[in-house]
Amino acid sequence: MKEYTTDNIINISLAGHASSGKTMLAESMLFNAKVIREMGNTKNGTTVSDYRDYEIENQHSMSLSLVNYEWMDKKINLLDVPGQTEFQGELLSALKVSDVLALVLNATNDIEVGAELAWSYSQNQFKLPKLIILNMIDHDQSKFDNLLSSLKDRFGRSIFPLMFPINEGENICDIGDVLRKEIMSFKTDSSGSFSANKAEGDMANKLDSLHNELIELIAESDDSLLEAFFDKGELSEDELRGGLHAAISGGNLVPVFCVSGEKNIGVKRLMDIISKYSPCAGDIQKINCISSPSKEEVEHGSTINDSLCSYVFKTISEQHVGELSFFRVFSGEVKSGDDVHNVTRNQSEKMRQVYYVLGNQRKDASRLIAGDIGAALKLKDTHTGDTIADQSKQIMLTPINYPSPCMYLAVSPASRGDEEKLAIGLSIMHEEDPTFSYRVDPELKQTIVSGTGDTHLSMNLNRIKSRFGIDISKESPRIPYRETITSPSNAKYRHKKQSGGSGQFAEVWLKIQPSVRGDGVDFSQSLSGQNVDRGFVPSVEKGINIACEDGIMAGCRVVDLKIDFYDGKMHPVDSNDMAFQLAGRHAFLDAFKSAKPKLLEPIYKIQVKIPEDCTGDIMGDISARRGKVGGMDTDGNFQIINAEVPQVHLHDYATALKAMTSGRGMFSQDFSHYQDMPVNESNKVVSEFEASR
Ligand SMILES: Nc1nc2c(ncn2[C@@H]2O[C@H](COP(=O)(O)OP(=O)(O)OP(=O)(O)O)[C@@H](O)[C@H]2O)c(=O)[nH]1
Ligand SMILES: [Mg+2]
Repeated sequence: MKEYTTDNIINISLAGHASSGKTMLAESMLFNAKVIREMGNTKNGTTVSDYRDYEIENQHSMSLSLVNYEWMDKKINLLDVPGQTEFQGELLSALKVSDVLALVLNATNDIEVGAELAWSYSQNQFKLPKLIILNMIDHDQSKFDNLLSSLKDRFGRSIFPLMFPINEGENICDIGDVLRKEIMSFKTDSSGSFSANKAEGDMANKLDSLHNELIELIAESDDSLLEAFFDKGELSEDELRGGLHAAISGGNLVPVFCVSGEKNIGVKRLMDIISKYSPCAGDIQKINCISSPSKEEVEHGSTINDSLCSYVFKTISEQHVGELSFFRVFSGEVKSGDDVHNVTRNQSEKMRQVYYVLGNQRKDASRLIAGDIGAALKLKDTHTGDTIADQSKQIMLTPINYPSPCMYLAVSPASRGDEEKLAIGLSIMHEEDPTFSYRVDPELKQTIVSGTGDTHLSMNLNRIKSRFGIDISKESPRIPYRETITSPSNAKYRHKKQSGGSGQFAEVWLKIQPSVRGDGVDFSQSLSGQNVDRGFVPSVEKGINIACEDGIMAGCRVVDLKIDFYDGKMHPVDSNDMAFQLAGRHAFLDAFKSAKPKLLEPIYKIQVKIPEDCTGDIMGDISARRGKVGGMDTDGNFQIINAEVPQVHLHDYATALKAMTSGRGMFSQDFSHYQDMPVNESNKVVSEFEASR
């Protein structure tokens, strides 16, 4: 591939809801650009970007893929992003290194949650310009006009069609071209070819009026264009070029296109317009960085002549090959063989070989320059989110803030001896995908993996299974219930042992009382007189602490009470640390049992975003989970429900929500507080604990 200057490189995220046709659109673009000789299909697993076995099996993208093509003297790096909301970590990674979001929507549906998500991240977090592509206009249910008006209602008047289908549906071949005021007639043989003709009658009027509206929209940010338009009564495509580019880059215009990715209709004209007018890498004037280690915000130049600053947005670990780090060069250049610096980890690195990437293929590149995206193999200690820069410049790009997990599973190797393989596997998967995490929980005594949904977790665990040839057992994580008391109580306990050897003696008198939620265990002593040597106070406290850690009713941590050790007895010879620990522990157990103990359960705040038609089902389900709805809001076509739900009923919520909304909903969860458990529920937990002993 020839080398392109920064001005001629465009990095695009193809993102949107699942099954909107992003992968097929990428495939038709690669076909049109002659990168591939035949178009593959996601149905039979033959596309360039869905190459991983788990993607082929699921017929969905599950990890972002990088492909590239050349069109009209531009190099386009396409990031094909999975649309299932569980994979939103991949979306964030892609947006971080893109110049523009191409939001793909299925024209047979309304705006779906995956499209909302991509829009809001690109708008709020990354401030990216956008293009919108309405796909599947060959489908008999395609409703371009309805979806266009939903988009205008939702995102405002900057949404404007540059193309519209004329004979929408199965026989689609004609598309209106608003820029040229022509009708494009596409061949139906998937070749992507088309001829352009002048429009007549009503269609000519429609094109004229849309064209004029478009010019006014573009000229809002360019007075000279508006004047030229009023002088001549029209503007040629070339005259519009600068204005179009500026309007899209500034967000004043979000052009809407229509295509059938699968039938390769409309795609070539879309590619032309992208190459001619899309925001590109050269538009970035300055990069916002943080200087290391002072953490001050600094600006850095973005040209090839500035020093190297690049960002690793993805890591893929390939068996027998090693780790492949994907990065975007934001400034400067990196050549194969360069010694560089990982600023995030303050480590030197060597870029042995840099590559261009096309799905699962790599091509040697002698260098990658500012604006380009590529990959390097086997970096020593570089991870997703790291900045690689010139040694002399200690600058970092802000790492991505990935979403919190919403699904947890406890995992263990099915066979003894596989613990280490599982641990290595978990760490590799986390390295590849920062939204997949794991921790060994000492309280629950389980290894807990977390992620953004059941498909996400299963995909990562299945990959560990096949890579290491191990079986993994999965179960629901234990719930960290808490035990506490509801009334004051006291106890006196004498520990005495005199059989054989030296004796043991200690007597502890204590009072306990409930305290405020969140206070933990507050131990104090109010001893008076000389009944007990003060040196035994820590022994009593230790005995009580052990009892609190182990739990009394159901093996759960004891919280929110005050303990006062106020008196006791000792023996001049037989009293010692251990005797007072045991006496303290037993006195506490006795006092606790008579203080009307109860269980507390963790409550999570959840926020659920769903299409309106699912509201009834979701509300019913939240009550069935003992949840309490705290408020509802409308956001476009979506309902936002805020609720509090016990953690025990959230374990499968991601899966249930997916089933109830056919994948059109999403939710987030955050720990809120501990709350009294209903007696019947707490009795269940206590009996399960007793049965397990
Ligand atoms: N009729 C029609 N079907 C299409 C078109 N594009 C894609 N499809 C079909 O829609 C399904 C989903 O297409 P994909 O390209 O895998 O969708 P995606 O957006 O990449 O989906 P995710 O990877 O899950 O985000 C496949 O069965 C395609 O054959 C199109 O233009 N017209
Ligand atoms: Mg896909």
